[in-house]
Amino acid sequence: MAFAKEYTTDKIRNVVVLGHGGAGKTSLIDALCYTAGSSRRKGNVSEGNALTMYTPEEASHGISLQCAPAFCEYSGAKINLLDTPGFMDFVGETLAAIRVADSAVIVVSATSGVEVGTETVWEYAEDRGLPRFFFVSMMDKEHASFERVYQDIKARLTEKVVPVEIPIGEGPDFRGIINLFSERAHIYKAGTEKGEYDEVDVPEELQAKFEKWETELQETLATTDEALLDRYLEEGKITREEAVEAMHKGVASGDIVPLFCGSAEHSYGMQALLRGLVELCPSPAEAGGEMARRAGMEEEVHLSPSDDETFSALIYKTASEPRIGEMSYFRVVSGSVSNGQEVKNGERGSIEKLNHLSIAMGKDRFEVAKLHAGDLGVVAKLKSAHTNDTLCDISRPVILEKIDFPKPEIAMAILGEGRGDEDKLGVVLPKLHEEDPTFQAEFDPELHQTIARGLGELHLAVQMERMKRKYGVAVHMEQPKIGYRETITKEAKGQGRHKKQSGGRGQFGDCWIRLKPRPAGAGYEFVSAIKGGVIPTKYVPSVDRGIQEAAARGVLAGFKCVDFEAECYDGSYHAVDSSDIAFKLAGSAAFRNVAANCRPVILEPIIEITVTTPDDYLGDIMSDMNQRRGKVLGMEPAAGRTTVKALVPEAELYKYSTSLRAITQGRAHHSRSFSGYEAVPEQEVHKVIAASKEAAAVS
Ligand SMILES: Nc1nc2c(ncn2[C@@H]2O[C@H](COP(=O)(O)OP(=O)(O)O)[C@@H](O)[C@H]2O)c(=O)[nH]1
Ligand SMILES: [Mg+2]
Repeated sequence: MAFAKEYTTDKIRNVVVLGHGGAGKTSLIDALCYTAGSSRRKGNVSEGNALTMYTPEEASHGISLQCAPAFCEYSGAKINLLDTPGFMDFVGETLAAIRVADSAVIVVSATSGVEVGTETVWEYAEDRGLPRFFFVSMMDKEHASFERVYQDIKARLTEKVVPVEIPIGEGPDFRGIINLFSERAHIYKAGTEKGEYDEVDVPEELQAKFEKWETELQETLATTDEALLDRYLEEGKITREEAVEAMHKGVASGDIVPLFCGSAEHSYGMQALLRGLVELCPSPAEAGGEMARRAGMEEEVHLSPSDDETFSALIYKTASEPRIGEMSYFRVVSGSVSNGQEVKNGERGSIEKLNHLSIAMGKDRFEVAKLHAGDLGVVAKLKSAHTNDTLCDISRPVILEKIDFPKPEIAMAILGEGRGDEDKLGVVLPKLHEEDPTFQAEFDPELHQTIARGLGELHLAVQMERMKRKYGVAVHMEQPKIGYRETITKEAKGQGRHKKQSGGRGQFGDCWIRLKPRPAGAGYEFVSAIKGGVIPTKYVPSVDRGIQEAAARGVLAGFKCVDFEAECYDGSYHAVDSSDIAFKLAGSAAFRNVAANCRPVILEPIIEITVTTPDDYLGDIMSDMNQRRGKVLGMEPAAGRTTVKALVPEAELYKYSTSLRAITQGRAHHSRSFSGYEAVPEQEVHKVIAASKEAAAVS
């Protein structure tokens, strides 16, 4: 068979496409690949056939839900393009793509400008020190404004943004681009699908505008290099070659963020962007290698992105599809790898054969003979490989830096629709976790519910849709039960007596106990203060067990009673009728009698939440927090945004992310961690008791 073309490291560009949801990322990748010729058909997001958006769940929701690779070739170089979801619920996929990219194109819509998602991905790219580009998308849309978006980026993201091209016309009048390097203009031929254009001189009427932007570009470039500045001051101009070189350096160091523009809809501006990516993005070789750990050792090694190095690759994505099986997507970090080669899983020690080594283009795969350092590949049906595992040379196993996935914090109870569904959950849920580390599920023995955790409600809903489609397991989601507990707040003492005289041998146990509160989290303790054998030693542990069994059923509302001491200090027995069981029942009775007098309270789980919001919404967030019985711990303002930390009862946090999104138009986000238990306030207690009774009646 014919293998797909091989590209050496210097001819590879790994570009992640980032932006707010709906900014035009998926459409841009489709148009780039179509224009460059790697894709034969121009796809469309709304028709559900875009290159990098192919799962049924994406089609039904109309948004990208996963990281998806595609590639195209321009002027001899292969540009790997990684599509990402813009929606925060799927940020795990976005972070995975960022981990394996060497540069990022940040797509900003010409009508919406910088949005909250733009700010978030900008920060992610910055954290990883990725060279960045801006692409102002949708220049053809009504109300598009290049200048406004440029100013917006400058004010809200970075001063380092520099346009390298400017549009001719805007909105429905958008028809061309002037390249500030080449001083040439592209006038697109309306109606051609691949964005064919005539190359002309800068139109007379746009000369003044062109000069203004060109000066800005030249001045910015001149300031990046002393020698260049001298030349600029002397001759008033930098040549195209010098400019590209300075730009390339400036992009790599993060000192310059070039801005492009266009319309994916009409494929305008695609050639210019492709050229920009090839000329200005670092190849994996330039991006430098990375540090890794020798498997099973502390020793760190540097892996250079070269074919001469031993092979290593990071699995950044795992996806299974019916009929294909599990596919592992990876980036070759160092060395090269051949089709059919045996490699080692550095993490698990297993040996894997890379049969049908391929490159991915949306849902299609093309087999390759060899992948060189820096390239992205995919292989199906590995025996035991998961996302974040390292594949490496058998002779030199290493472990690469892992993708730092966020912890799933939004919980839902999931219930099988039928008995069969319920039984399969134990098998299917771990598979979903293997594909998506930001999804977890397990049976909670205290709540008697299977609790799924994810990054948001939509994330969980999509996972359930996937489960239904791929594994045929149907479930519905419910609000998870709250893990209430009970405790006592006052000391009391009293008796528990169990006596039964029916026919033959009777039952007799009798004990006196004292219950004392213990500090939160201190747990349960049993103390025996029995003297003179009033209860025979062998029966004392039965009293303890009886108390624990009764405590597990609670005092007020059936929740486990925790954090108290039980001291057994007196009692009596019967030579014939006493037994383990009789003393256990006596212990249980004693607990019930005494605990009721210990001023019992219900405890509720308290969550510490951290909300980060633009200042405009602070007031609304605080009053909402108030209604949720939240206690604010502190506030930290930083550049137009405030981070609020608060303690909020878990019972009040159901669907909080949805309501936060509604309050702030999606501009705030929150994270949570378990803080501890606190007594349910007086006015809420009856609600909890009523709900618990209702639940008991149903089950
Ligand atoms: N008019 C116009 N619409 C566009 C353009 N690019 C994308 N769209 C539309 O904008 C919507 C969101 O685009 P999409 O590529 O899914 O954005 P993503 O969420 O960033 O991937 C879709 O309905 C696209 O058809 C463009 O250049 N011009
Ligand atoms: Mg998309």
